[in-house]
Amino acid sequence: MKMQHPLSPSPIRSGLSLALCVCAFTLRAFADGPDSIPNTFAPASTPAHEIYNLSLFVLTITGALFVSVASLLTYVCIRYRRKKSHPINEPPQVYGSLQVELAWTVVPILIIVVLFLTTARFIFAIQDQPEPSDALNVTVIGHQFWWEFRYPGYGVVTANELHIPVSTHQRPEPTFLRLISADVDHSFWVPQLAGKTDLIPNHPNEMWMDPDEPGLYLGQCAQYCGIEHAMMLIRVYADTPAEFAAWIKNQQQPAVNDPAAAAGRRIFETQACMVCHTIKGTRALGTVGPDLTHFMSRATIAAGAAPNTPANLRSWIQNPANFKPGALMPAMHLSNEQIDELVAYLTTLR
Ligand code: HEC
Ligand SMILES: [Cu+2]
Repeated sequence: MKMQHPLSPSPIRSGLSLALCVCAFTLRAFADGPDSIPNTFAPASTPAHEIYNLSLFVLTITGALFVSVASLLTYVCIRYRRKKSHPINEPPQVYGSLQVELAWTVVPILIIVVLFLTTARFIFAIQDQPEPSDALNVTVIGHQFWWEFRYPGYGVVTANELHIPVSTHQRPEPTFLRLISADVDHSFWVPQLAGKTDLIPNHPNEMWMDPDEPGLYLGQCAQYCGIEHAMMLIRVYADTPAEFAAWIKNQQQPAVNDPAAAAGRRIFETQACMVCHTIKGTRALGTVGPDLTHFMSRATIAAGAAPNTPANLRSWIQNPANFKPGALMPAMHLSNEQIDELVAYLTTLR
């Protein structure tokens, strides 16, 4: 009886499909512009450049290994496949070979040691970077499911959208982040700017970045932190010095107090909103949710869950679960009129 060996074609097939996946992924990663998707292959800051160089080195070594193993495997599968002319052709049986066994033990160990030492060197080089005295300091606090950014040197508190200055050769201005968590573990990851760093309760971590080009860099919480982990996005704006100064100046102001929106402000200050949110210059001093003093200076609502438009804001206040089920803000069951007044008020907070 002729039997097809069940395993024979699969190494080739799975090798091929892996290679195709890698190609497709790489093409995709390069096809989109730098701003469109978080992309490790388009570094724009010193730590990210280092990680990129390291990853090329690792990819080269592992790629060479993959190609040699896969081609040897392909060769052997084809060359020594069962042939019709010799239905029974047992190959010579080899029991043990000191040279071969030494080679396939020692060579992989050497490769691993090289990969390990190179990686360790890069990690320490990034971590040991001394902080210049004029660096910008920002405290990042991870919350389920949003980011709080505090600028202790400026008295500024904001959420989800981090503004930092670009850092050029002529004018180096790195930003040093101190990372903590208000609840569970999170991880701050903006691939074009730096590697992942975890935010752990009661254990501050540090990282730094120095974007060399102005623009928007996207990131994402990279440590599963609960039901809305996937909607915990990060936007980092690298501003020119003038833009950054203007942004800071605006953030330092108390909230706009537009008399035309007084009704909405009254609702905000008398409903539970004020228990959870701060609006500087009002009675609202809560710290459970994002600071809303300059809510309209942000492009998105709820850590990138939706664009910041009046319609989305309305839907959010009516019921946060409309587009972020699991968010830790309750639906307040307000009347349509109350929600309209609140939207009218919040949209004045530039
Ligand atoms: C129990 C605390 C709590 C109450 C009460 C509360 N919020 Fe929130 N709010 C939050 C939290 C937490 C978030 C962040 C949710 C997220 O992104 O996952 C949030 C987010 C928001 C945002 C989006 C902020 C941003 O920059 O993305 C707005 C706007 C907002 N709340 C308005 C209100 C209004 C208006 C009220 C009163 C009707 C209110 N909130 C009541 C906790 C609360
Ligand atoms: Cu998270």
